[in-house]
Amino acid sequence: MKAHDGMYIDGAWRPAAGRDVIEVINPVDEQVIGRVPAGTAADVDTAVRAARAALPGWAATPPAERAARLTALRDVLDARKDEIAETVTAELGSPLKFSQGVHAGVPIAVAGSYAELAATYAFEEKVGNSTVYQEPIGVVGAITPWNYPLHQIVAKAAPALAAGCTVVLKPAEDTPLVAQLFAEAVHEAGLPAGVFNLVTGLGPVAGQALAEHPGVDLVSFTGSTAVGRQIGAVAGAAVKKVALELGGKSANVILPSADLAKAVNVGVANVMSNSGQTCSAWTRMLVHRDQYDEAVELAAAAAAKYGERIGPVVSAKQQERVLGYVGKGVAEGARLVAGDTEAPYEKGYFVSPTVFAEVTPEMTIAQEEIFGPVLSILRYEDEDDALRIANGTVYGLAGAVWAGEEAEAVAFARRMDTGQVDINGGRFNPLAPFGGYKQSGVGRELGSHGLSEYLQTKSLQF
Ligand code: TXE
Repeated sequence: MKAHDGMYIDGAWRPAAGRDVIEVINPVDEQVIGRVPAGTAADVDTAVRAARAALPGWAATPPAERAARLTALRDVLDARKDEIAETVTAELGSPLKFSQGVHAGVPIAVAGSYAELAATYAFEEKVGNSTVYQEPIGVVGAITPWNYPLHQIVAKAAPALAAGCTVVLKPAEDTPLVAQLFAEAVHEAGLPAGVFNLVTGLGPVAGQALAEHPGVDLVSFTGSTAVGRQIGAVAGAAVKKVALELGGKSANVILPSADLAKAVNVGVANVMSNSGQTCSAWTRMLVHRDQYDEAVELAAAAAAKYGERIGPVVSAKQQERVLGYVGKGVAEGARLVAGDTEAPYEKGYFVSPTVFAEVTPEMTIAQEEIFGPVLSILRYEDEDDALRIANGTVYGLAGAVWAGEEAEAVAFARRMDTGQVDINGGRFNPLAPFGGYKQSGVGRELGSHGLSEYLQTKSLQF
């Protein structure tokens, strides 16, 4: 795989300050497929200075011109979508078809949506005798995870650039190659030097230096709740804005009036998709006691059909973590109806599609984010019980409700403490705000809500 041995800073690939490198590993065969520089605080500082220097010019660029650059960026990503898919497949291990449709397709759609929003958003508004301006917040430090590597980058960089902010990105160490490809696309799209900068590196080194840098006005982070908490504390001490998109333990609530087979099959597919490495995955399936046994049977059969098609998880560390949770589920008395506590193959970071029945709400596997292809099926007595279970974790990122009538599902969804709910399956909407209640995060991504995170408000009175 093609890999740059420098950082993309101030419009060019420049040598890193230090000599350390990160090896990128293909999770299917465990082979090293590339090496990228491991950035240090010195690289972060150079990148933040470049972003600061570029800020006044980009902030003053008319929104229509920013929109034109974002359209060009969308078009470059679209022209290079096969390369994006191959790169993500190589470093994340996801099946190529999924990489084409989701890992390449979704960020192209999101980039397109921000090209449009940059042109149409009300950056200036009359309110009574005032004019209210939405101005860019400044230099954005973006720290992203590996699970949807390009989407996570575009979901931060596109609204930031649309808003008139400049960006320094520190992508996940497991998937830096598609981040380098994105920097190439930014360059090809003709964005001015310094508007977007890339520093590859490790979280506790480059990531932390970026989060702590006084020249960064807003830190936008997606990743684990533990690191999110640290970043929130650093930002709080500096009175700096943060956007945090953290973990989830979303409930898939199947009400008795629903089409049970459809709800179970779509529910299993949702959890197995991307090998379960989705923060919004419906990892807890809630089924009425009268339909419980049938649902378990359907789910076990559905999971067994997936096999290797779901691909591995990203790393040895994640494989160990996920299998550790499967072991814990068994130890705490849940019943394994699909999957195994052991890895299915000697090579590659695979985890079998796993389904647990007889899961009770207080079990570890019903409370903690596993981030692997592991579904827990819980039994509820009545609707109030279902709601208590659904709302009974520290998280509140997403969820699903199934019912015979949409109105019934909507009424239930309105009582859930969660940021996004799919009704009878739902369909991805790149304009719909995405983000968490409770410990799932602070702020929203996507659409105009995502754009407003990167703006600050000024009003002039007349
Ligand atoms: O996350 P980290 P990891 C959850 C999921 C997963 C677990 C661990 O449950 O099993 O987190 O994954 C950077 N200062 N999610 O270890 O460490 C890091 O380099 C600044 C949910 O991969 O949080 C990477 O770029 N930055 C999630 C990013 O943070 C630091 C997606 C995420 O890595 C840092 C991923 C530090 N001290 C994991 N330490 C979601 N919400 O979608 C690390 N980083």
